[in-house]
Amino acid sequence: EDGSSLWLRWQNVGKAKIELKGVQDGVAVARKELSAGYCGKSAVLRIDKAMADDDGFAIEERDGRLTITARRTSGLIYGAYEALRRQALGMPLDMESHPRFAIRMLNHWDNLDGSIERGYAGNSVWKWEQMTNTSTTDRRRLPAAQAALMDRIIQYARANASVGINATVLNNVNASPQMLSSAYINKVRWMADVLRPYNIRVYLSVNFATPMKLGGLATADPLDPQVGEWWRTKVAEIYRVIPDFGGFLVKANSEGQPGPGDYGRSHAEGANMLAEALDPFGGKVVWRSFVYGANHKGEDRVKQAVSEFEPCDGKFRSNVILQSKNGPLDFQPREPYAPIFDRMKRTPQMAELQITQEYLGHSRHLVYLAPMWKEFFSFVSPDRLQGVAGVTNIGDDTNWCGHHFAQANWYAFGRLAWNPELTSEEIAREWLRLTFSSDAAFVDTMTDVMMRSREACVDYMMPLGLHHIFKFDHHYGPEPDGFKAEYPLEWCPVYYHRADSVGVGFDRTVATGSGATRQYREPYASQYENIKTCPEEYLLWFHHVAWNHRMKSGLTLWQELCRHYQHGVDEVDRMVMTWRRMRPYVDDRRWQEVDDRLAHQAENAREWRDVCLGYFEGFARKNK
Ligand code: BDP
Repeated sequence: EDGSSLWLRWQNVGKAKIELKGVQDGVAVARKELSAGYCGKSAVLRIDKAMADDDGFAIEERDGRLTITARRTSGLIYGAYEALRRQALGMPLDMESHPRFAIRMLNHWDNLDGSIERGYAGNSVWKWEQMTNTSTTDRRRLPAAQAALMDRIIQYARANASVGINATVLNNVNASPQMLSSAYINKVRWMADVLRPYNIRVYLSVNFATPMKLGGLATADPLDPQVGEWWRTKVAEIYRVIPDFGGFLVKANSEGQPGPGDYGRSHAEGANMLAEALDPFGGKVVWRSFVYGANHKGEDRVKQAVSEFEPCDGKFRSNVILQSKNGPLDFQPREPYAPIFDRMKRTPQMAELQITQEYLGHSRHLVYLAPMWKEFFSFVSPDRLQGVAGVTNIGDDTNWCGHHFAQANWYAFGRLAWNPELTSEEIAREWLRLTFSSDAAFVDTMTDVMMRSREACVDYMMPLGLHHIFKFDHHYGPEPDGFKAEYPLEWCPVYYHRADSVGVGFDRTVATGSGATRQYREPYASQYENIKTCPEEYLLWFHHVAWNHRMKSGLTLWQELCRHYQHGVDEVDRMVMTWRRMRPYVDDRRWQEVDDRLAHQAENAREWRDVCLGYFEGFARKNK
């Protein structure tokens, strides 16, 4: 048992006969999964044009006879997986379900050389060099290495389809211009052919300067007619081989990436030029709002996305979607929601969540992320969003995610992208049962561990709203004294905690600080502005607070900080102890691998506590 089967363990017990009604093709996957996995006598897959026009489905079961009904063939695929999941969980099969978001997308930060930016589970699953025969997906006609690769990609596709993910961006947002070379487009076509039966649409990240780097033009100015022409020709080339290509994801004028700003053009002008090229084919531009340091240098970094994009609101073409990270900074274990979701009133938006644990202990820490994402949805209504993207945590490690429990985050992302009303706890329970064991003692205990794990991580990494005090570059471990003159100030921990002899925290109030609170809607703007009403979990995010400030508990800020760091460490120690008791329920290899990682986590939690408290005490003591 090496964890490679993920949560897809419904046994090969089925021998059901499958019947089709009103549908010819596009259902091979549903057929195959059901005939291998459904334990009843027969299953009918039925198209019903009267149903809502989305990927939803209805399931009915009577006397071992299953009927899955959907408007689209994609719904039959999702219905089949849902039926198999419910069967595996011993739940009644009857239900109807529709996805809350139309776009349920993974973002791979995979580079063409096989490395993965912020990847902690090995190298990229895509082995571009092995995609030598791009004209067939008949595995018997493929070279052995490519056939094996195809099997792996199919397993990836099954995992995604089983939780409803319907789109994938294959490459890093820091994109290589080579991605759009004809040689790579052919490989992408092959990938799209492999993924299509699972209803997964392929998108690519593009480098805004590709017309220069690949096309030999002298400029990438979006208003230059030759540039527009270059993109139109390139897009047509893509659609000739991938007729259902999804579109482009763009990181522009951010962290050194080229963009329309290089020519004095706005984000809207840049995005619209690409959108115009994609529009005739139904393609979309997903434009990221993660920009800082260019036009608003010196402004509090968390304010810059709104400053930059608000003037563009209403100016984007209708096939542009603005994609923003859940928080205004950068995937910290806890951030207040990003106010850009409120501020862009006339622009379609998507949320970008990070499944890979860049700032949450990589694939070494057990941190279940569903509670963090649910927290985001409690501030930003899913109704405001066209879709959600998750920066994926998978790689070519045997168990896909490095940490067995990191698989839960991939699973939970998909489940929430389909239905953000599911509770974190329900998702944890089903995942544990599908992945490990249905024994109630195990499931109850480990659900509790998972449910507490995110708060534990916040406690030992960034209690009370401290943020971005991670080690430079790799972001594993603490570096509260971090400052490098050669780096942008917004990359330096000292910029964020602002500790001094009086107190600690970033004053973002309108009254005396950066004014970031003003970007929030009421009641949050007033709540965050006032130190008395600001929730303590965001206290040091919005306020510079005196060391001897009285917290709700009656303790001083300093004492409360100490308590949180210690609590984080205690929680991890409890996780370690609990896992030791789980040995009877888990196969040896997976048990051992998780145990090893928990030991690292306990060590790292102590490092966070000791380094941070040691550092901050130097300031706090002066205050005594
Ligand atoms: C930061 C990562 C960096 C990404 C960037 C982004 O450290 O590797 O390229 O975000 O999202 O979190 O563009």
